[in-house]
Amino acid sequence: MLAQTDIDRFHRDGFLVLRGFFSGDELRMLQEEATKVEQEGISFQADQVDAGRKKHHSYRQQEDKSFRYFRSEEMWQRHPIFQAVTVNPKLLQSIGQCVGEGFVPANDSFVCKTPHSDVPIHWHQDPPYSNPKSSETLGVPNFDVDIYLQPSTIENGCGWGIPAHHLVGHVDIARFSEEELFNNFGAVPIEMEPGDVLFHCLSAPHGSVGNTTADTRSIFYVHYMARDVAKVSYKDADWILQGKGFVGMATEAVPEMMEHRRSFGWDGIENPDYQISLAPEGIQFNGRPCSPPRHWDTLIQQMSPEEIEQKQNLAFTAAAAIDD
Ligand SMILES: O=C(O)CCC(=O)C(=O)O
Repeated sequence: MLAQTDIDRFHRDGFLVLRGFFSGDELRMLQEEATKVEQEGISFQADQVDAGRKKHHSYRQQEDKSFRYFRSEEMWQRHPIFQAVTVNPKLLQSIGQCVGEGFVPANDSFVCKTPHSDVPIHWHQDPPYSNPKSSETLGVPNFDVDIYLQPSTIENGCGWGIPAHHLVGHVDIARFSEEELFNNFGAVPIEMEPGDVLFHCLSAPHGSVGNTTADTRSIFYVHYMARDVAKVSYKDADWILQGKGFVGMATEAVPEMMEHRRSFGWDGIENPDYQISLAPEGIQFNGRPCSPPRHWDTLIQQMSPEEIEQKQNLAFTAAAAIDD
């Protein structure tokens, strides 16, 4: 269970590092099945990438014009391990402590930096905050859960984040170069080990460079969201809720995921130690410590208009380390 200090750090920074979260069979199977997806993605190279794209793999053209595989969608449909991990009760408990209300897993993906691949993920905020019209952050915490499958280091292109800028809506990062964003605004490298988990807010500016090493660096991403996040930030978009809607995810998809978890012999939310329940309103954490509902409304109100404007323009400086 997260301590109140972890929850406070998450709300303060917009990032939370959880060390050694997954281990044993769960991590090993996840790594094995993710490697198979990566190998399938890589197998479509040169003039084959259109066939790879049909299988929901993504490729980016590098400076030398060759295509590099770097991402796959629909991991839940590829192997039951991805569903089983998504409803790990300890993970759901920690998410519930940060969200403060019911939530569902809405969408998933896999990002992979293959050896010596020049596929940086340029600085950005995730949707909807990448849009300059998103001038305010919604009051309900909205974050991705990043499950690390290999070491992620500065050399192999780990993620970097600018802490404490997730509560001001769109941040005007487009007027700065990649180099300026890495060096001038308090960006912090987030180095991770296999089995570590990162919560990263969709509104937090983040980016990464290419992989200069002979290692692979890959991450399984799950976007869990509360009902109002789905409704307001994504307008109940079908693409993000797997075509099932919020209630469909809670009443159909999550029970199926739990069934997969049971089939591996692993415990689930029925274990009372985790104090979590499932209803059409989503997965809910019922214990303490927990964030109050819409906690970001309170935090946003505590900032002055000057602080908000400075953060939107990257003119605010406060020392913060994501992993203290
Ligand atoms: O894995 C990475 O380097 C970053 C991925 C990311 O930020 C994204 O897909 O939005």
